[in-house]
Amino acid sequence: MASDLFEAPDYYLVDELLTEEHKLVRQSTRDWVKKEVSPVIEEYAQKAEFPKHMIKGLADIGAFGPYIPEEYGGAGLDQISYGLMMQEIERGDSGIRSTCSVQSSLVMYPIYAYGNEAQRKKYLPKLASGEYVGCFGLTEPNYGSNPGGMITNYKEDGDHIILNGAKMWISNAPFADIAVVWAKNEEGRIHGVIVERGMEGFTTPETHNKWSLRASATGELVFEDVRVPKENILPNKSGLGAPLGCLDSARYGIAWGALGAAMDCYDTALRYAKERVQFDKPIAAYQLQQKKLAEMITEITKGQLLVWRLGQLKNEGRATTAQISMAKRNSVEIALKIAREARQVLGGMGITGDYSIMRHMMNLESVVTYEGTHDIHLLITGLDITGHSAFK
Ligand code: TGC
Ligand code: FAD
Repeated sequence: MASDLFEAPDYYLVDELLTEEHKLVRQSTRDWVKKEVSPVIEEYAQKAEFPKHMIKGLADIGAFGPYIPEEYGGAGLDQISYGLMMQEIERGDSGIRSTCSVQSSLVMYPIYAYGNEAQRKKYLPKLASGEYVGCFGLTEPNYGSNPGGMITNYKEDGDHIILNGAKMWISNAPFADIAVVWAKNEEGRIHGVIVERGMEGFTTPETHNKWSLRASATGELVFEDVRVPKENILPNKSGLGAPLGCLDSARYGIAWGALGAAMDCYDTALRYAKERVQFDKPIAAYQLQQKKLAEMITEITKGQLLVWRLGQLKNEGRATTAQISMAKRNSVEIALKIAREARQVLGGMGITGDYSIMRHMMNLESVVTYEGTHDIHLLITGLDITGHSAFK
């Protein structure tokens, strides 16, 4: 196992835009990733297993609900701190960051923003401490990019609802204690429902044979006449805008996270290029390798400035869905390109698990698809600037 020598690039002195608290949060997350993730993550990815033992540590560093108020167990941090945490965690592995995104933005956020006080008190502290792990069920076998078409539905039955349907591609599903599930009521209106493991008729089969996000558990959520108490319906927001609002928050975290993966690939490739000698010179001395590395740091720097500004707007409550889409799309696109170029800089060594690059590259193939595909985010930008929807 290669030791973790990661140093984050800061070509434009972006650090000067951060507060002392931001830097502290980033440093403590980075230290934790170096100690707990880097030494073992390759092994877990190779055996396609989520390292469950990391849940407690992630909770301890505040990665579950960084921006959820402290009274509910969250860390009460701002959006830039949240972003920096996601950057450092994805620098370790996209799958571990996925678990944090889902727990924080797709499970805790809807309970906090759309739930009542009893639901907040019942679930949020347990989710923040890692006693509970949650998952988020929006995507269905026939409704991925178009979640508004979902067929998962419920009927009322006294003080319960009867839930039927299926969700697929759900991160953390195989071991989650609770699921925030989006389903249509009898009028066809979408509502969020908290479904708990153990409810009769609720199963979570695991999805196998993934070449991507191998250290993250993915599965289905299957509901066969599941009786759920009505008190588990999130009362304060309904319609497709409710799950899409959660996605805004998760996509924002991914915009920072994917940059972390890109930085790790760049840092690894730069160090390797300086050390690897061919034709009597370090390969870093050849123009073709310099072109790759110079383009990587240029894109990373532009991305860092974009997400920092987005974080400011988010702190002020002014970040729009379309701005978040642009940043998610851009960060993942450059991270994928950087991973592919960085792998080439390492030659044959780049395909081995001795280095993180190939794992990042494969992980990013999921990141470019989930939380809205690359194409969908482009269409969101297209709609925003032209006023014309090209979805349908
Ligand atoms: P559209 O007609 O545009 O909108 C329906 C209603 O929603 C409102 N809205 C939003 N509200 C809050 N936040 C947003 N971001 C919103 N976007 C739209 C909108 O105003 C409207 O409200 P109302 O009151 O008029 O009804 O909806 P559409 O059916 O045309 O679809 C739009 C589209 C394609 C952009 C959207 O459906 C979309 O984003 N599709 C992509 C689906 C997606 O991202 N799925 C992600 C699943 S979760 C996941 O991948 C987790 S991975 C986790 C991990 O491991 O990290
Ligand atoms: P489709 O929607 O079938 O798209 C296929 C292709 O068609 C894409 O290239 C897409 O861009 C393109 N396309 C679709 N519509 C249009 C259009 N109008 N114009 C042009 N092109 C279009 N979902 C959850 O709910 N919860 C989770 O926790 C979760 N975790 C995931 C984890 C992993 C590892 C993966 C891979 C996915 C996860 N997802 C999750 C699902 C993810 O959000 C969907 O895969 C994604 O939204 C795309 O849906 P789809 O796979 O059905 O592709």
